[in-house]
Amino acid sequence: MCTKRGALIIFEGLDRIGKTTQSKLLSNYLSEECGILCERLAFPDRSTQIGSLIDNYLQRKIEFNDHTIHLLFSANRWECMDSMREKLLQGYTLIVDRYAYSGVAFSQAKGLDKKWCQSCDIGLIKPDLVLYFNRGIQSNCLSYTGDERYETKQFQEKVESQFEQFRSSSHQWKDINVINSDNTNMRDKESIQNEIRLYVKESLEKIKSNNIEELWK
Ligand code: 2DT
Repeated sequence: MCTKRGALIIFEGLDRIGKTTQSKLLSNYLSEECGILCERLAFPDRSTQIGSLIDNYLQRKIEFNDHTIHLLFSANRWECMDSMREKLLQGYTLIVDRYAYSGVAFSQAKGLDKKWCQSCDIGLIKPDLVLYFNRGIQSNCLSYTGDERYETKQFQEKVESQFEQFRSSSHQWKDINVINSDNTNMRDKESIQNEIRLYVKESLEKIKSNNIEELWK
C-alpha cells in the first residue's frame, strides 16, 4: 500500500507574534494526540554552513549587501528541499516556521524588487497551508523589539505592509489574528491553537494525491 504524503504547513508573520509557541503546540498535538508523523523546522535553519553565515549576519557580526543575504536565505531553503520532499513522501507532515514569504517581505521592506526576490524561490515545494499571524487592524499590544537585525518597530511595520500583498493571493493562505476582538490584548493561546487545528485538519483532508507542487509556478 502506498503511503499518503504529509502536508507542508507554514507559519508566517512578524517577529514575536507567537509563531514559535503555536507551531510547537501544533507539532506536539499532531504527533502525541493524533498519532500523525510530524516534524517541525524553521527557516533560517541556522545549523548548516549557510545558516551559520545568516546567523552571524542577523547578530550583526558580519555584513552582506541586501541582494547577497537574500540569496543566502533562499539557498538555505533550497539546501533543505531534498530532505523535505523525502520526508513528505514518507508521510511526515512538516510544520515550518517562516518560508519564502518572509524572504520576499523582509527583502522588499529594504527596497529590493519583488520579482527578483521571488525568482530565487520559484520551484520550492509549494505549501499546503500558510498560517499568517497578524494583528488585524493596527494594535499596539505587541512588542517587536529585540537585539537582532530587523527587530525594530519601524522595520517590522514595513515588513507587515509587504506581507499584506500575499493575503488572499491563494486559498492556502489563512489569516490568524492574534489580537482579541476589543483590540487590547493578545488572544489566549488555546483559542489561537484551536483555530489553527481546524485549518490543519481541513488541509490534511484535502491531500488526495502524492503530487508535490512547486511554489510560484
Ligand atoms: P527568526 O527570528 O524567525 O529566526 O528569523 N528572514 C527570514 C529574512 O529576512 N529572510 C528569510 O528568507 C527568512 C526565512 C526574518 C530571523 C530573521 O530573518 C528574517 C527574521
